[in-house]
Amino acid sequence: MRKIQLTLIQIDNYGPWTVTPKPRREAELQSLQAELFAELEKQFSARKGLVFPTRFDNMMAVTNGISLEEHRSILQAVNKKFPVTVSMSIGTGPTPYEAQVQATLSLQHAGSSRSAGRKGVLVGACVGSSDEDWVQIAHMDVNHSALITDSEPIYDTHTLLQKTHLALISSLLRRKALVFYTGGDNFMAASNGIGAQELADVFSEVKRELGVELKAGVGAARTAELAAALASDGLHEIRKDLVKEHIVYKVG
Ligand SMILES: Nc1nc2c(ncn2[C@@H]2O[C@H](COP(=O)(O)OP(=O)(O)OP(=O)(O)O)[C@@H](O)[C@H]2O)c(=O)[nH]1
Ligand SMILES: [Mg+2]
Repeated sequence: MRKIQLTLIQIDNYGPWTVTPKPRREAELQSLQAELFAELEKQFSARKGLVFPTRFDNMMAVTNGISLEEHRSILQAVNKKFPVTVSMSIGTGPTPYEAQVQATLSLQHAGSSRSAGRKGVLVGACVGSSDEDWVQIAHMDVNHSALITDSEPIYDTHTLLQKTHLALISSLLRRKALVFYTGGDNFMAASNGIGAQELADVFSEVKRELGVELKAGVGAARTAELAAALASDGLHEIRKDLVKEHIVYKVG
């Protein structure tokens, strides 16, 4: 069975750390979170993975093809570099939702997010055999968002994009896909198993609810790097009017 592999990356004992010995300045925490995310993105993308910042203290990476040993070397490199450590947990499943459930359960089993005793652990299991590795990523984007950016107050535009994010989350969660905001008017979904018609239905729901029109390139391949690249290529073709559809699938 084809499976997506997700890695949950969680900062160890972060809540207590942020207030020890007294509440740390927010600017320090924001810088740390951004730098930690950037380092993880560099490390995982060097091995064809893709990390989403998610909530920054908990990040989600698509890691098909990245072994337990490679995870361990990333973990060691990152944990040497920062004043906090992270733990990682790998989960797999036919859908992204199930994969993150597996990853979460393994990490929760290894100890609390607020435990000083859990430090830099690596748990969970990778996809068993490489011919089972499968990642589908949808790169979704709002049509003509620059028109809104250039005419409405920026906070109103931001709010509309966040509502769009939430509408995509709700609709895609029912289909066991996970949506991540990637900045600007862009969203990426780990969407194994979702076909073009189903995605078109999702976009219709969002349009009915918010009046926002979306388009998407969808890539499917053995690694996150290739799936995301194919997705972005598909989106580029739609933008350039090279195709008439507003959803383009590409299989690597
Ligand atoms: N993360 C990410 N952000 C992007 C990408 N392309 C554009 N953006 C961001 O999205 C914003 C809007 O860009 P566009 O989507 O090209 O603008 P638009 O007016 O919506 O144009 P169309 O989508 O072609 O209708 C840009 O300012 C960037 O911040 C991308 O591939 N990835
Ligand atoms: Mg756009």
